[in-house]
Amino acid sequence: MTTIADRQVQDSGHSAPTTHAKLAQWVEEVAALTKPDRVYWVDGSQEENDRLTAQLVEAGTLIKLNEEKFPGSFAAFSDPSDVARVEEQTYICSVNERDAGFTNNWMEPNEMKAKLNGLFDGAMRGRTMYVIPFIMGHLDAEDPKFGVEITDSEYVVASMRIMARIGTDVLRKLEEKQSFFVPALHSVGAPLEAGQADVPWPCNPEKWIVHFPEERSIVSYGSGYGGNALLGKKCFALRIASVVARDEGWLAEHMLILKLTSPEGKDYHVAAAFPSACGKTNLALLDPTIEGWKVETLGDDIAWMRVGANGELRAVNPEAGLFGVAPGTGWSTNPNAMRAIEKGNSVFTNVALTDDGGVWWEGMTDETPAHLTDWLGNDWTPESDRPAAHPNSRFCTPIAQIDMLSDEYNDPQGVKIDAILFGGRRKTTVPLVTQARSWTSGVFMGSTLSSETTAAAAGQVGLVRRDPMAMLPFIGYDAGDYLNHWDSIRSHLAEDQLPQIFLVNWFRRTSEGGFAWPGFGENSRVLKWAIERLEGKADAVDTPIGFVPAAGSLDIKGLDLSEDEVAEATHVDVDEWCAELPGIEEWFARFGDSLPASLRTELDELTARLGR
Ligand code: GTP
Ligand code: SPV
Ligand code: MN
Repeated sequence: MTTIADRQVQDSGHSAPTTHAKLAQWVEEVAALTKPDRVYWVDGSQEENDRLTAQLVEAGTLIKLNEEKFPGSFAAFSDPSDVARVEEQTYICSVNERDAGFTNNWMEPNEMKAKLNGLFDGAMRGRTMYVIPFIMGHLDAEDPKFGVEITDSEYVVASMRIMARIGTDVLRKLEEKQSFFVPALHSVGAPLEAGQADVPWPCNPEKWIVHFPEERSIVSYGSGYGGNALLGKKCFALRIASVVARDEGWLAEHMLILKLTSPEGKDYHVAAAFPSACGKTNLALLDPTIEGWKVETLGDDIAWMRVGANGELRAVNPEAGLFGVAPGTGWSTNPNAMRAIEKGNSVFTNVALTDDGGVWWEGMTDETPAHLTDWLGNDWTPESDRPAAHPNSRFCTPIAQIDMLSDEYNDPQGVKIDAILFGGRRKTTVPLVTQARSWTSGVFMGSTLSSETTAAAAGQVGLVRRDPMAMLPFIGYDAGDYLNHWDSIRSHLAEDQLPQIFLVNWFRRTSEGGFAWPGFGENSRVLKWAIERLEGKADAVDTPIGFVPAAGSLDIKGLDLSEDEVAEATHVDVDEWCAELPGIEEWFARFGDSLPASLRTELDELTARLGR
């Protein structure tokens, strides 16, 4: 058996320290193609992490933060062009174009492979090739889902160590049954010629984020940024996993998971899908403002949900860390995230630096520091006309550091989901909360979910786009088949176990332009209403779009809002909804034949209820 010591540095391609034949072969092939100076097998240890981060500090990629304020933590600054997911360059290369659907870019797999082979030829010259065995979900899950990421970025290794379960334990488990693993190949696409100095954030102007759904493999080139480079997250746990889930009868979703305990001590679990930078991490770490209600966290970005033995929907969070939007995360809006961050062991990307070696971003504290170094490395003062932190700057923090983490996070069986929320960022039209009439009408709500675009993806911010189940950039197959899969899950769920579905919108504006609802911790009031709907306690008004809170049914005790203001946040404006219909028609037309007939019927019925 190979010891950890033998595996520190090896010649490329030789003596892979694994008994997993397919893995050894793949590593050898990749090394032969990419021609790194060294191949290194990541064990996931603290000692290894200390060594790699020290190397990154030396290289100027990481800045070590003030040990007292942020122990074991670092700041990274990306190339200014490499700050978000690149949806234009993200491909689903299914064998048939039809199976990628209209929401994905597609290229014929062999053509794509030829292109990628050209790009990867010698791509790791002058660098170390790291082999990271990882697992999404629990090591002792019934059907564990393994992956191996090969990367030439130490930043990726350090971040993957926070975001997923990685290293020797995973490798040993993978070897036990010679299990299948998702091969996930990543390069920043910046080889170094002999004597060439490296830059702090190597990347390539040409970027490709590619998925081969039938093979269940991933290839990513040119970017070091989160969702493009930490391949366990969006690439595996959503795009590839959604295909596996379709085939195996479960759901891989862009959802937070939280546990809610009522004053009577009854437990409920809620999963919620909001598009990127639309409030999942904040809701997952919610600090309730209403008495007697308790919230615990299970996940903040991804939920894998399967049908349990009693016909219930059960969810697990396959991740091990938070990769959260920094701006807007602060002591007043999200103290639980702040406490987790303060424990250290974190990597911050594209935030601002304080003069005492700490980090700062817009919304972190009520008071703005008098002087900062902004994410581009320039001096910054409150008079500056640019934000100090990039709008998509992120904190990467172990989930175990959340004080309110539920014990159930560690249960491979997951939790039973009682309610599902779909939400987006809409200034108008969409009320604070609406309960769907049925599962299918909830699937309709999810399928027509709309939101203003954010800084989480490259491109213009603030445009309203349809984002089905908040999965638009992450569905790994035909979007109509995906909606059909959602609708069909209903037949596997028991009538008395069926989760209720709600549409929410924390971002509606008043006629004066401000937020109609205070949001953040106050969202506990909306959760309470939803749970009381399940319990048959809260009153609702039957509207054309679904059930909304009846006057007085939403608990606003102690809230600085009048009943009139609550009515403004919750009301259904028939004219606004009629104006919404042509957009939904257009959206559904894009699905062509693959739109489920049940959703067509839902739209026709909605149209009729609106009197059109
Ligand atoms: P991803 O990690 O990109 O998937 O994002 P996310 O869905 O986890 O979003 P997150 O919770 O990080 O919130 C994104 C932004 O929305 C932050 O700037 C928050 O401050 C803001 N936000 C979150 N919840 C609320 C809310 O209830 N009301 C308002 N007005 N803003 C919110
Ligand atoms: C998102 O964009 O939805 C994120 C961040 O959660 S990333 O990992 O970059 O996808
Ligand atoms: Mn996300």
